[in-house]
Amino acid sequence: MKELHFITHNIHKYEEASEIAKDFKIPIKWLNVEYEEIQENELELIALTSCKNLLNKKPELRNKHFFAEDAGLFINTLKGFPGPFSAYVFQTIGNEGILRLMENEENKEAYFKSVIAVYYNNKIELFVGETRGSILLEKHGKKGFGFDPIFVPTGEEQSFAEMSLTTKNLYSHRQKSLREMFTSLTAFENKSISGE
Ligand code: ITT
Repeated sequence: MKELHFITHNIHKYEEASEIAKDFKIPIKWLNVEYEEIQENELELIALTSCKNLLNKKPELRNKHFFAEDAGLFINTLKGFPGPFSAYVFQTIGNEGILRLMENEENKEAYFKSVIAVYYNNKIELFVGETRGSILLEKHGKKGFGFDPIFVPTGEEQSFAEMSLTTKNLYSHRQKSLREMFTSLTAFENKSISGE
């Protein structure tokens, strides 16, 4: 398969993806280029628009295979906040701010969602992954990034930030969307090779 580029500013996301790509023997490469990410209420629309903007602004990408990903943390009792606003909320109030908002809330349920928009074989496709869990009372762990220290997946004891990258890759929203995409691309490649 031709190289698949992951366009992101976030090296942690790239590291997570590159470990999973190895399972599929798909060569992936980090492309840290500037692009416009719109503010919208749906991750699907944000990821799709990022991919389209990239194709418009950087026509050379039309000859490559690439994907962008948008992710967010959705807290049930806060009606899905910060959701699509996760990057801004993380930069402003951060984990401490979320912990304060949740201080007196009994219902700690939350989920992470990842949406990939991939440009492959001259078309854009979306892949979605979600992981349910809950928000901790305080930060735990130093690994990972973003909201990892305050999120524990359902049925587990460790926060994402206490897990190794390999363990986070067993549970995360991102590994689900990535595996779906890699499975689909592999199936397409195999079909092309067998001439179907
Ligand atoms: P891109 O360049 O790929 O957009 P980003 O870091 O801005 O990188 P997103 O917009 O997809 O990523 O993510 C929004 C925020 O959600 C991000 O800044 C993190 O704070 C948080 N987030 C996303 N995925 C996460 C994960 O796996 N663990 C912890 N926090 C995460």
